[in-house]
Formats: sequence, structure tokens, C-alpha cells
Amino acid sequence: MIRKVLVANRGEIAIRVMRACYEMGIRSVAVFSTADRLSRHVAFANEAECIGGIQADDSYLNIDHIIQAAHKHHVDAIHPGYGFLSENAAFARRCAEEGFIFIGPRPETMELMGDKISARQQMIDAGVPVVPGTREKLNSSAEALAVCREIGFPVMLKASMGGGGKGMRMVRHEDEVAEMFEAARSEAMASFGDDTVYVEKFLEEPHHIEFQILGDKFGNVIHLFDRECSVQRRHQKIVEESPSPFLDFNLRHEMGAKAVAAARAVGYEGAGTIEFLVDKNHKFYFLEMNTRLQVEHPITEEVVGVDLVKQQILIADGQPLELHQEDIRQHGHAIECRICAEDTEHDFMPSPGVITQILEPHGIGTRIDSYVYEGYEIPMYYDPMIGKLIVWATKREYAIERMRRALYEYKIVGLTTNIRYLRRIIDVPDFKNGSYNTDFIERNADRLRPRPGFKNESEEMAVIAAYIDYLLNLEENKSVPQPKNAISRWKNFGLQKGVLRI
Ligand code: MV4
Repeated sequence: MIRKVLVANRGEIAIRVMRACYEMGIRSVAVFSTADRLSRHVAFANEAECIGGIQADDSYLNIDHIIQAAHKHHVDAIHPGYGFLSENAAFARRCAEEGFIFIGPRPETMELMGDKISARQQMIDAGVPVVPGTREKLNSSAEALAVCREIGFPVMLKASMGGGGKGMRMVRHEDEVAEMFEAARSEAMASFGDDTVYVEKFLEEPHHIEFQILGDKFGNVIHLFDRECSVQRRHQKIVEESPSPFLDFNLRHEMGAKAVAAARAVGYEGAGTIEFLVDKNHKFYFLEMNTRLQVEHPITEEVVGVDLVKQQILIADGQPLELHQEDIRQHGHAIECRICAEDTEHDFMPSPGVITQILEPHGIGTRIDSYVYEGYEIPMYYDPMIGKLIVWATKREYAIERMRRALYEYKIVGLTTNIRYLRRIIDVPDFKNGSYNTDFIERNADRLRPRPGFKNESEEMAVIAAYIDYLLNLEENKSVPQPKNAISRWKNFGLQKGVLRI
């Protein structure tokens, strides 16, 4: 029985996992690097252990250090969160060898799905549609050219060990094949230590739609419907929603059935995601399987009402799924915005620093999965994501209204965040109408640039601060004669700058 869990991660996801533990009466153990002593996930846990220096290789990626901490704290199980070691089969194996339950799928599943060529083969065998392309590795640029001609341009060269767009090259013309093949190969080697590259037909303007699945150790597999993840920039998701506005009843159920078939085919144990590309003709193709809990899992939780981390723990503990497919229904609509410490006006550069003031949105249908607090310094060594804002409402239109309200309620002072960029995204007509695909960010680049007059939030703050300061002075110095139109002087300044509407 799982009574104590070590969370081999940091930040918001570490806290998310610990929250599930607390609800289940399970003790939690945090691990942290020297840069993370003051991170909230450390204080949030029942116990905590420093596992190394700032560099992830010395801490969050250091299997030996994590195993040592697990022994020292006598944990029963280890939850890897997302990123870091979450899809590392060697880590999952090591956990088992050392007597700990790894909260995630079997290592063989992680290996099989981590290799895209073998994943595609598994899916073909399971009757799941895959993007047309090769089933084998390309051995030379001559072979690549022949295969590309056969498939027809444009094509996509992909690293077999890839993901997140690394080692991927789109090729529009046969003149480029040799050059792009070598480029994909060397990038694959540099990123994954493996230069295996294969080729797929390039799908134009696809939707990225994924299905959440759960499988237990008894062969029961269910899906928990879809998430639309097409709002991406350089393979980083920014906004996700569920249900996808692109799917109708039939397509949704067809894809759900294929997602279950995909998971069944590999004997999937735990929570996983089947990613599909869907083209404008509503044809869908398996893209990859993610063998971890995903950043955007809360939108599924909100819409289907299932705690996915709790399910992961129950499954890892060897309990049969108590959820049945016919009980899983999508209710209402959820949207998630990723809140990041980055400067969207300077190529999305990470912008670490101290949070001097923070006011998070609350209220009906509003969920914050975060880990920061006033006075906390966001370290520059890890992911710039500081949290997620998730809203739920009875229908999409209301969820968008709620997201707008929450984004305007959100105030973070001291560093640059993408909040104003997110405010612009939800007002773009293509987003409002739900008619967008993976080209959304590129296609709407103009609309996503800040409007002149709203350039600087700190200027807006300065104006308001000056005004409040004046009002307080007015209160304190009632006996002292005041200049007649002093209030309107500040007001005028604000109005002139276009930042005051009061
Ligand atoms: C594709 C594709 C078009 N055709 N494969 C990007 C990340 C990686 N996981 C797979 N990706 C893509 N694969 C074929 N055959 C377009 C993309 C793609 C993409 C996919 C999902 C979400 C956003 C994307 C942005 C650009 C390209």
C-alpha cells in the first residue's frame, strides 16, 4: 500500500501531486536543488530533501540522488511529474529495482512509445491511423529522396527519438532533401544521441488534438475525451481547451475509440495521452503517445470531474479502475492559460526575477495551479512557467468570458509575464469563433502585438499609484488648502496616456 510518495519534480506540478496525496492520506516528500530552497513545493511537503546543485543534471535529473532520498525517507512510491525523468525508462526501472513503485507506465511502454518508428508500427498493428510515411529508418540521403518522391511533397523528416519539434524538418522540394536529411540527422544526434530519422507526409494546417487515457494493471482502459492544443508557439503550448471546438460527436467518439485501442495495444498502465493531428477534412492520424501526466491535464479534470493524479496513484497501487467508460461524460467547457515569466515582446525571452506583488484571480470556475508567492524569486535555471490559470464554465462562450475576467484580475509585479499576451489571444476572432489550427499564432501575429498606448503596464501602475498617493495625502491634509483641479491633473495624465478609464 502506498503511504508515502516522493515527488521527483519541482514547482507547480510537485504541489499538484502533493495535493492529491494529502486528499488520499498519503505523506509527501519533496526533493529540491540548492536553487529551490525557498520554492513553495518544499514547504508544501511533509518532508523535504536537498538532492543537489542548481544544474538539473545534479538534482532533478540525477537518478542516484533521487533514489538516495527515497531510501532515506522510506517512501513507497515515486511520482515523476512531467518533464525531467518522467519519460525516462531507466529511471522507472531503477525505481522498481530499489523497491519503489514508479507512478507511471511500465518502462517497456515508455521505450516503445519514446521511439516514434516503433510507436507507429505498434499503432498500425492496432488499427490506429498513422500519418502516411515510412515504417523504417532512412539510411542515406539517396534513400530519403526516393522515399520522399514516393510519398509526395511536402514531407516531414522526423527524428525517431524526437518530440517537441527537435530534429524535425519540413521539406517542400526534392532539391532540399539531402540538406534537410543531414540537418535532421545531426540535430537528432545532438539532442537525443541517436540519429535515426524517418519521413511522413506533411499535413497542412493541422489541429493538434489529444485524448487522455487511463489504463489499469488488469487490462481495463478508458479515455477521458479530448483537449484542443493547437495554440502553440515553437512547439510550446500556450492555451489549451476542452472539449475541442473542432470535433463533432462522431469524430470525437471515433477518435476516443482509437485512443483506447492505442493504449490497449501496448498494455498501457497509468495515465497517458494519445496525440493526434486532424486535418481540415476531419481525417485524424496518430502522432505520438505521451507516457506521462501532461501540463494541460487540469482541463480534462475540470470537464470530466476526475482527479487524474489520484487515478495515477490508485493504478500504481494495483487497484482496478473504478471508472467505467459509460460514466465518463464531458460537462461544460474548460480553458487553460500557461502563465510564464517571459517577455513576449522580446522573442519570449525568459524573464526571471523577484515577484514583488502578486494578486491571483479567484472566484467561480477559476483554478490556479501555481507555486509562487510574494517575495519569491523565479530562478533562471528551470522552466519559466510559473503556473496555470484554468477556468470552467457551462459552455465555451462563458468559459472565454471567465478567462478574460480572470486574466484581467491577475496582477504580477516585479517581472515580465505573458499575461497581457494571453489577454490578446482570447480576443482574437479566430480564437473566439473556435476556428483555429496550429497556424494560429503565426497567422494572427499582427493581432497579438501590443496596441500602442498600452505598451507598459508599469506605467499604468505608476499612474494609479500616483493617484492613490494623492488621494491619501488629500485625506491626511484636509485642513491644508488643495489645488482646485489636482485630481483631474492625475486623471488627465492617465487619460492622456490611455491607461486610465476612471
Ligand atoms: C507534423 C506536422 C505536419 N505533418 N507531422 C510538431 C511537434 C511534433 N510533436 C510533431 N509536430 C508536427 N508534426 C506531419 N506529418 C506538423 C507538426 C506541427 C505541430 C504539431 C502539433 C502542434 C503544433 C505544431 C506546430 C508546427 C508543426
